[in-house]
Amino acid sequence: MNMNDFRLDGKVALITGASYGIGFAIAEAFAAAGATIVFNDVKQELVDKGLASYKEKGIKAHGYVCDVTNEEAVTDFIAKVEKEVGVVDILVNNAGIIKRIPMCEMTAAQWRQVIDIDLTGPFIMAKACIPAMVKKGHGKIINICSMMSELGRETVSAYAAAKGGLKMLTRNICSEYGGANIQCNGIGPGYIATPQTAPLRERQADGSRHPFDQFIVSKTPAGRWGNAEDLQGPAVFLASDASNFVNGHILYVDGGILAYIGKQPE
Ligand code: NAP
Ligand code: GCO
Repeated sequence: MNMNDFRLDGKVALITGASYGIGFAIAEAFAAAGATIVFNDVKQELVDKGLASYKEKGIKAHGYVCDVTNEEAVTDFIAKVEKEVGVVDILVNNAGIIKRIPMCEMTAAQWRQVIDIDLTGPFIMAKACIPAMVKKGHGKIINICSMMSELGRETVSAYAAAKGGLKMLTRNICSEYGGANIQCNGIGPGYIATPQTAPLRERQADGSRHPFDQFIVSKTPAGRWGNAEDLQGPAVFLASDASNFVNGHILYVDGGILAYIGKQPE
């Protein structure tokens, strides 16, 4: 066992939607492991914000404006990256949104938007990156799945369907391209304190904690929300040579939520 297998030196890592949040934390860890960081966001001001944040951390990242749902834009984006930075060795499909709306109140347009970004986007990004990975003889794809790849809950029907589909897309890329030495795995974060979950942690008018906040803490054996930093080690592992025989796997980083039926009555 060579500990250098956990290093990412000489690798180009593309993390989608990584101006902040989970994507940013993963990119930070990849940079510390030696990778060159490429990221995208849908708005220039967010890319600029991200570049400034990376610079503050001493990371010279390459930022691009690109909507992961736009196949033509993604094709141009990847061609630019390959020309300006290099072939993408590691793709992290992180960009994602959620809409918390009771299913029968959700419009088909709202449903389609979530599916488009959270499931079709990773398909488009992977499709754009795989040919060069095959040519190079290796590649790593990490899809950011969710507890909702396994569980449902009220108001997140589109998100759960997308993340469940992303689990199966992960397994299918493994099946179709494992022979080309491409490892495609997923990370299933538990409940992580980021802007996406801020509404679930808002203090109530009386200063008490949000009921959902209390619920998640009681449902998590670790007794806390996760931080984006909790995902860094697992992400580096799945991006590195240390995981070359791990394929089609969803690694849940959830503080034990999925294993736990919930606190028994006193
Ligand atoms: P976040 O804070 O909302 O960040 C999401 C990022 O994706 C933002 O930078 C966003 O940019 C970008 N994005 C959205 N739509 C995009 C598009 N069409 N093209 C390119 N970029 C786009 O979310 P997060 O909490 O860091 O979550 C990141 C990923 O982890 C998501 O896939 C999420 O589903 C997943 N996840 C999160 C949790 C959690 O508890 N936080 C748990 C499990 C899984 P804009 O700001 O411009 O929208
Ligand atoms: C929600 C949350 C979750 C988390 C995450 C859990 O509303 O239930 O946003 O969906 O984002 O996906 O793994």
